Parts: sequence; C-alpha cells; structure tokens
Amino acid sequence: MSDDATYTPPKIWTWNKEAGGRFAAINRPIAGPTSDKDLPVGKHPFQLYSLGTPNGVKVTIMFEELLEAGFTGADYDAWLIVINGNQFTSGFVDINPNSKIPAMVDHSGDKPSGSSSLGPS
Ligand SMILES: N[C@@H](CCC(=O)N[C@@H](CS)C(=O)NCC(=O)O)C(=O)O
Repeated sequence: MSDDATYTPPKIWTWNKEAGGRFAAINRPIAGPTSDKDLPVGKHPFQLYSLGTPNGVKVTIMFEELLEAGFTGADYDAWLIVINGNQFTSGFVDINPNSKIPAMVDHSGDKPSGSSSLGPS
C-alpha cells in the first residue's frame, strides 16, 4: 500500500497479507471451493450458517427479535461455520460465493433460496 498520489495499480494484483493488519486473517480476498462438503440442513424455514463475530451475530439478533415479536415464520436452525476453512467448502460457496459468514438459506418456499446459485425465489 502507498500514500503516494502517483500510485499506479499493478497489472497483476497480489495479496499482501501483512497489509491487512489483525483482520487480514478473517477477511481473505480469495474465493471458490477448496473442498467438497454439503451443508447440514435442519427442520426450520431458515438455515443460518454463521459464527459469533460482530458480522456473524447480526442475523441471529434479527431472528431472535423477530421471534420475540411473534413472527413464528422466522424459526431457524443455526449452524456454526468456523472460518478456518469451512467457508470454502462446496456447500458454503454454493450459498455464498464470496465465502463470508453470515449466510442463510430460506426453505419456506417451493424451493430453497439464498444469496447465490440457489437463485431468487
Ligand atoms: N457483511 C459482509 C462481511 C462479512 C465478513 O467479513 N465476514 C468475515 C468474518 S466477520 C468472514 O466470513 N471471513 C472469512 C474469510 O474472509 O475467509 C458480508 O456479508 O459479505
């Protein structure tokens, strides 16, 4: 990284792991599956795949507040995705190609819908 106003972006980008500080390890600029593994699916309408990071807990808070307010359609199963490689399994990449938690799938309709190859409902 450079503060120089004459900075010219490189023709081929390379990942400088050192430049990302302490968050570089949890926000990797890589994509695509590195292993084959399906995600578990529970019995509730929504399937949440997440972890207790600041980004990860937001969806859980939303679901809990909806349920507290009486929206029973917001029932969900929460599955732990530890981001030490589980975000790069084929099942997870299928619902979120950028391999970031949180991700979720809505099973309340005719077919599952999520944020990617599952397509809109
Ligand atoms: N809210 C953004 C960002 C989520 C995010 O940065 N998640 C981090 C953890 S808090 C993550 O999954 N990192 C895994 C990785 O980069 O390999 C999104 O949903 O795309």
